[in-house]
Amino acid sequence: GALDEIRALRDETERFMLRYKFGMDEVITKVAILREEFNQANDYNPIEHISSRLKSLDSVVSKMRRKGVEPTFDAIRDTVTDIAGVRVTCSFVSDAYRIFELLTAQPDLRVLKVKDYIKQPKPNGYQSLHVIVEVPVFLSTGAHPVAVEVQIRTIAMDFWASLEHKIYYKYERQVPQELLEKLTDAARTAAELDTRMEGLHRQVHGLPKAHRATSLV
Ligand code: 0O2
Repeated sequence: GALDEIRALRDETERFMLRYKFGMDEVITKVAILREEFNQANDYNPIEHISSRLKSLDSVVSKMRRKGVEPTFDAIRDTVTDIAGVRVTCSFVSDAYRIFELLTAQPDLRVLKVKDYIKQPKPNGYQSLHVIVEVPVFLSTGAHPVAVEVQIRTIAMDFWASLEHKIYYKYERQVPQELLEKLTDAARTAAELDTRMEGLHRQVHGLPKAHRATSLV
């Protein structure tokens, strides 16, 4: 009857979301291993922290609606690639690229898409290096590829993005122009801080200057 149908749908939804959690766990482990290895081998660690989140079914569905697609499981799998999200916060810009290189070079990962908002920041000033990877999750039924979005950024970029995100939702995506301009300006300041901090770091460690081709708006 109807109740059985509801239960079946609930079970399918749980199964669907659980795979993303497993994919996320795999990627977290990969980053945590790199971090621990760095800790052991060097006097300095490029990773400040690792966080993760699973998108709620509600926000998956509303993202589908915004894109104008009927939210079936297959459609969600094809269009929403950030259900599983891992965020790696690094000390410096060069570390962000280093983590990106180390992660994407792993042979069991397939790189589906790269968005380099560090080299090419978004018009609002948002900076971050995004990569969508497909990681195999091994279940009793075999290997299942799962898409995971990895956002790699610096502490300054993360600081900016978390405030911007709060403001964006506070104003329900309609942020007043004046505030938008101030945010974009603050993003410029954050980028400048990144450059200065990396410069100091390199000076202390006797490293050559990093060349950073950022075209901040
Ligand atoms: P939430 O609430 O963080 O989950 P696509 O259709 O996939 O090409 P999409 O999904 O916008 O476009 O991809 P993109 O640009 O890579 O953004 C994915 C995620 O990056 C967002 O997820 C945010 O987490 C983050 N992000 C992107 N742009 C901004 C920004 O301008 N400010 C902040 N603070 N974060 C940003 P969600 O689902 O939009 O949001």
